[in-house]
Amino acid sequence: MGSSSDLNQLKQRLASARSLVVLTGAGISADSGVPTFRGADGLWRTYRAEELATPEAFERDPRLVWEWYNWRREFLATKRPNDAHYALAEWERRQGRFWLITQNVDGLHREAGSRKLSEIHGNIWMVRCTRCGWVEKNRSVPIPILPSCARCAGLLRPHIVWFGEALDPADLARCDEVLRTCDTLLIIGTSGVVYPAAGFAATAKRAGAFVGEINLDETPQTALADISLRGRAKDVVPLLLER
Ligand code: BJW
Ligand code: ZN
Repeated sequence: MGSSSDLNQLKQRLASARSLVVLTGAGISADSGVPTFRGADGLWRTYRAEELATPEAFERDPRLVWEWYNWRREFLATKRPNDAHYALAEWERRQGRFWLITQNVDGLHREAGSRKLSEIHGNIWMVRCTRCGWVEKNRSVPIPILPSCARCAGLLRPHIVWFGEALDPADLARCDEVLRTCDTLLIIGTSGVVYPAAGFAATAKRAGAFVGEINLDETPQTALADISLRGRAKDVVPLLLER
């Protein structure tokens, strides 16, 4: 896990942060048993998800896409937040200015207690009507296929941002604001290849922030980071928060 001096330096840096932003990806949930997208046994490898997580796929075959989401919902319903999720939730309570940006759709940050949170790729436990736009929570496992809207009987879809779809403009504006005004950005467990999140480190860096990274491997953001630690999120994140 990098050197212990890097760990201590990052810890000190975080302890003195006045405005902290944390960006997380699939790696933080890997420690809860949720497969990542692009790892060796990543979700994409087996399920060609890059072909399922698109608006075109849903238009072509909504049944197939819903079956895939039902399979994932069934699996995720058995997963719990890990020490890294809980440590971030505690951080939010301890730190004055704090914002958590996650690309994860699994809802584990919220379950761990995080509230100062943007789920920029949506949430697998929310559905949205393709006709009237109504969004609601739905924890049914499995969802009856095809699900329809209680208000207008339109077809429901997962409330998730698929490839080629725009992120919620309000979320994006919030992210931009916190990234341009933070003094510290901590990036945890993301491969850093999916935009716009892949550009967040550069935004914070341009605004003068200190950037720390925690990942099992190097990423395209490693070169830009002031400190990058190799390690598991569930081991490293709680250590960083220890007093
Ligand atoms: C550990 C660990 C442990 C493991 N501890 N670490 C600019 C340039 C090029 C392309 C584009 C661009 N702008 C837009 C694009 C296109 C596209 C894109 O970025 N493509 C790239 C792949 C090139 N982006 C989009 O389409 C986005 N939309 C958009 O930009 O719209 C523009 C627009 C504007 C106006 C009108 C219309 C459009 C939307 C992107 C949405 C992505 N959604 C997904 C799918 C969700 C589906 C679902 O889950 O059901 O979200 S993609 C998928 O990747 C998922 C993830 O959130 C996202 C990021 O993945 P993440 O979290 O990084 O996971 P992995 O697996 O990649 O990495 C895990 C990491 O953890 C690894 O590094 C491991 O080493 C590490 N790790 N275990 C610590 N224990
Ligand atoms: Zn509707």
